[in-house]
Amino acid sequence: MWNKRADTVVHETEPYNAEPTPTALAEGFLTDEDVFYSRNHGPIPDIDPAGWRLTVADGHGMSRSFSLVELREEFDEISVVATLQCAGNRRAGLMAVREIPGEDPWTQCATSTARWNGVALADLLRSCGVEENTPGHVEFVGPDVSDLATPPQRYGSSIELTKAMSAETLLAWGMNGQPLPRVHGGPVRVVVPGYIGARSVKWVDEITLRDSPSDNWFQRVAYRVLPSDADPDSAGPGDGISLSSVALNCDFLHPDPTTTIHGDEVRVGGYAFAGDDRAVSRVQVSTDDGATWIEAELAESQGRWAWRHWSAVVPLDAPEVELCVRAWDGAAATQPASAAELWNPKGYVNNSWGRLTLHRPPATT
Ligand SMILES: Nc1nc2c(c(=O)[nH]1)N[C@H]1C(S)=C(S)[C@@H](COP(=O)(O)O)O[C@H]1N2
Ligand SMILES: [Mo]
Repeated sequence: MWNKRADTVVHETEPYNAEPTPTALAEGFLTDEDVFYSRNHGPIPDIDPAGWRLTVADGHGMSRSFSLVELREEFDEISVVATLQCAGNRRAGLMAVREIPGEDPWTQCATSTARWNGVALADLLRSCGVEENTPGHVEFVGPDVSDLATPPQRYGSSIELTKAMSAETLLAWGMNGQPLPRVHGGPVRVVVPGYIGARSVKWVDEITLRDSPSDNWFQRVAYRVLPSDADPDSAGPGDGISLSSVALNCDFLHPDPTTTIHGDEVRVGGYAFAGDDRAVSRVQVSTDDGATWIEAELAESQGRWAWRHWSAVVPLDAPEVELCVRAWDGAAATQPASAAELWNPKGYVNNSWGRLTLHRPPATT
């Protein structure tokens, strides 16, 4: 389905919500199209690239329309390597603490990395007369109508104008050198590097400059971290912490915990990611629940908007060993130990320590 590998973990088919296995996600620094996770709130539209139009308006008389050919011809093409991470990534760890009805149990694979190419949103907005450094917000709306929203509505979100005018934010028509696949927002999507995936609106066809954040349900009501005792069904617009920048996070991707490890040490590895203006500075692995830590090696950085792969060799001195991993950012902030500290009614931002239990064959005498 949707060109994904047969081993893809499909949480829902309508709307389509699927993540790769950790083993598949570990295969490349850039995530192949058939591995990349996909998160949808409604039916996936089928848009003819030749008929697609993007409207840019400010509600005060400015309104412009662009075709894909015009975007390609009128602006310089840029490319950015960026990790997308769903705010619900690792929700399964929160669900293990307490149930979260109506949400998918994403593991640590609702995140993926691609080279996106297209036009800098700043170039497009400047051509529409938008000035740098003015306060305000930029709303993106796609054509897909979601009945998960109250009332049912097209999917939308917004970001601050300053982020929209930053060099990394783009309207992408390409992913890893190929035309943007339909399931990932083709012909054109927004990519907001460093922000939760929810802000990177797919199939975008309307951009509106506003004084305040979008009134769209997915901005005003969803993607907000409510207090742990809040009732999500009665939460109203503006309740909770509205998410933008991705929280520092990391997890294991290999080895596969269902395999038996031979030998008394093993190389483990995974990803670490810090959103927006922060960077992963250190990753550490523990075999004793955080009493002591082993420094992991960080693979070379491939730009500030992409995850870092890490690996470490750790001793395995028991038949069953539970490993933990945590990252630190450039402000020396690190991750909380347990998901229980973070539990929230919609199950967002589980950035507690990653955990992996490995097994050795029973000792023979
Ligand atoms: N139009 C539209 N854009 C959308 C969504 C959607 O349902 N509709 N889902 C958002 C969410 S929550 C995420 S995490 C990312 C997922 O992008 P992907 O499917 O390309 O991985 O798209 C975002 N953009
Ligand atoms: Mo998401």
